[in-house]
Amino acid sequence: MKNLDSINHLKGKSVYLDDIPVQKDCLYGLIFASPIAHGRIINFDTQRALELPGVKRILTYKDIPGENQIGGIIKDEPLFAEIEIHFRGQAIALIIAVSEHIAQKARQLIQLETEAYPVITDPREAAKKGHFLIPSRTFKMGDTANAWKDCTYIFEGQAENGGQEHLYIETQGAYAYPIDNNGIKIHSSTQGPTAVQQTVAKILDVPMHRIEVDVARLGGAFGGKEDQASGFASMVALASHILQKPVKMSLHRHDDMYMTGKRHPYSSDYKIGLSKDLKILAYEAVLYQNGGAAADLSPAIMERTLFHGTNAYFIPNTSVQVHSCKTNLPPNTAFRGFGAPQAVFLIEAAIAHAAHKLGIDAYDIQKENFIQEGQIFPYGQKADQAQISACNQYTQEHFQLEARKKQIESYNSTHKLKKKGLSVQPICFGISFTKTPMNQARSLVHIYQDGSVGISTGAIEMGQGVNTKICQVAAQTLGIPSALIKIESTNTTRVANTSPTAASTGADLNGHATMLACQKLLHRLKETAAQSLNATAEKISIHEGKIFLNNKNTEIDWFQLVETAFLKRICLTENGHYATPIIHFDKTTEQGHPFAYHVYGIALTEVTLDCIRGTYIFDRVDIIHDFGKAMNPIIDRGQVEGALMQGIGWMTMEELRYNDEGFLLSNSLSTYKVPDIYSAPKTVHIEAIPTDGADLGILKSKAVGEPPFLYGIGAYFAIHNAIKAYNPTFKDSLSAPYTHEKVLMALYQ
Ligand code: LUZ
Ligand code: MOS
Repeated sequence: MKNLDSINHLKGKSVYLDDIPVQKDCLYGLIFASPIAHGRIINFDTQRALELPGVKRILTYKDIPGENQIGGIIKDEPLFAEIEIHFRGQAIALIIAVSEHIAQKARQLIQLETEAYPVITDPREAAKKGHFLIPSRTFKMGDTANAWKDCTYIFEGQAENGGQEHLYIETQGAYAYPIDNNGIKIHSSTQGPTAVQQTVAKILDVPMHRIEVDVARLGGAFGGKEDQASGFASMVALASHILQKPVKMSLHRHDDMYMTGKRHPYSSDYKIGLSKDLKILAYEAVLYQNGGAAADLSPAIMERTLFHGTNAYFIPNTSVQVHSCKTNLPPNTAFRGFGAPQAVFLIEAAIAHAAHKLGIDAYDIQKENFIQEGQIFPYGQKADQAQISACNQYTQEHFQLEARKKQIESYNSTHKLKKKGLSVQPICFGISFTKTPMNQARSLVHIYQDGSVGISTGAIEMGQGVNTKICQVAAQTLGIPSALIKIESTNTTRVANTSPTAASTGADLNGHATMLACQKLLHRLKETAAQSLNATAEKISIHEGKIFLNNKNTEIDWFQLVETAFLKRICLTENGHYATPIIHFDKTTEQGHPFAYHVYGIALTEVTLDCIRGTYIFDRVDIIHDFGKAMNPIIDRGQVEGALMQGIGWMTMEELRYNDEGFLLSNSLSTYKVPDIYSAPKTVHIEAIPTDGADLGILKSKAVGEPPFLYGIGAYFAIHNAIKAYNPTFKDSLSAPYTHEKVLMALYQ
């Protein structure tokens, strides 16, 4: 089935926040944010700005009727700074004017006097001073301290990864207006409408039922709108509440870039020990997460880093510790992969280091250590359907790894100024919110009298095709053409208490809830048909809108059946509730079964380096991926391709730079480069591993949003291998991204 949105996207007809026609007298919000990263407000003078014709109000923390607090997990983040400032871009006030243009003029007239405090941007420096957002956590298995003596080889080092700008095409924003009975309706560009509803209710000190949040779709999110949309929506809602007017704010790109948090940079130490036959016997890692100035989702991201500390490997003795460090950067947040990519980069860096020193291929180590069926992850969950070995076998047999290696060796021996590198990047990603209670969803299904169907769930469509998948589930369960089904906007009044659409779980959770609701409706309709046909319900089936008795077509069709059921006063509305079974986790022991299942795969990345310039081109990426039984192969392939490119961008060219004062230097698209068609691999070849499918995935498929992001990590190590071919004794700084400048320096180290 084609993506439901594709035609309207192509025509430019799909409605995003900024396309919603505003009511008359709509006012516009603009944030006045701190120009310094750490300090204290001495004087805040808005008088001249307020005198500007068209400026209606300038709101600060003093105007908040409820709690000045937007922290989701930890209550450590004010909506508006009160006295202290903790990062550059922290909101101090919201200017409300009759146009955005006037608000911008007013922003220049506001006078702020501050006292600056010392700024910390480095997580290790924060750690030294004891500045942590939350207590550190460690996942352990076996006994590393005792294992080192059994190791033939031990390597230690440090690795760094940078952050990443989400660069959703649609920036953060919201539009709010008063509705009947003291209510407020908010259109928000959010992955978490319930989080917005809750946050606004607290800010305004009103019950949640007064706040209605509605989302048609997002122009991308990637995690950036899991938590951080709530603050922007809260400001707009506050203004609308106080002025009793419609108020809208849609951030300009530069404001969005410097005000919002990003993927977490990590600085990490590792120690890896191997036996003579290259089994990894012990692995110790300490990761310093650069959390920024408030916790945001960092505690959950820290947790996912811990879960993915050993990637797709079984290591009998492991100890992985994460420190969540408080710095003066905007609070870093969810981003596709949610802490797992940092962990996977680190263990691959440790393996690359060992391989380099031993004069072997990283793959020689990787292949000896893949987790096998029944072995356990450090958090106690058994590897079940551990497809990594099957992927490995596929890589050897179908991608002809050994032959490819030989070709590259031969190329490198005959080319002086060009070198090729090949990397093998295994992945393993656990599916489920690591916080078990979040793994629930609801779906509200109406069958209208004319036989058409309307479905509301908690899922947010952000380009990933979740609405299409939900539509497929309903069409298949009810036995009707998908054209009869409409997926409604996501709305907190129709579906309450939703988890954000995140953790790659959107289709699984909301698809299952929809299936349950449709099954209940189907049962009732079959009983109705059975009565009409003097048969029993088990003998009835529905396909393509036709009613079958004992697999034979009857003269009743879907439309007649629905009409009959309505006249018989059968309820044609159902609510489905789904909670992922099996999963549990005990934080006191750090043991349990947190994931419904894991997604595995391997990417083979080949790069050609220009050894004069330090530039490189990715020749090809071959991926063998575990889709389960894909329910929509085209959408899933799009997710793998997009995630791969986003991962390659993170590892190669996307370089976030803050200066020592906490200023974002890479604050626009002229200084922050994301991959374009020229940086895409010339060939991307994606294969699906044959499988019976996942029992806990919707229609036996597997979640696909985040796992393939990890394939991009292979780009770093392909470059590493190509540099090695030119300069065999270079010492890799193990510092991503591998920009062309860094490559050039490494070539001539
Ligand atoms: N969000 C969250 C996530 O709250 N919990 C998670 O485990 C998660 N994982 C990936 C992406 N977002
Ligand atoms: Mo996400 S990083 O699944 O919002």
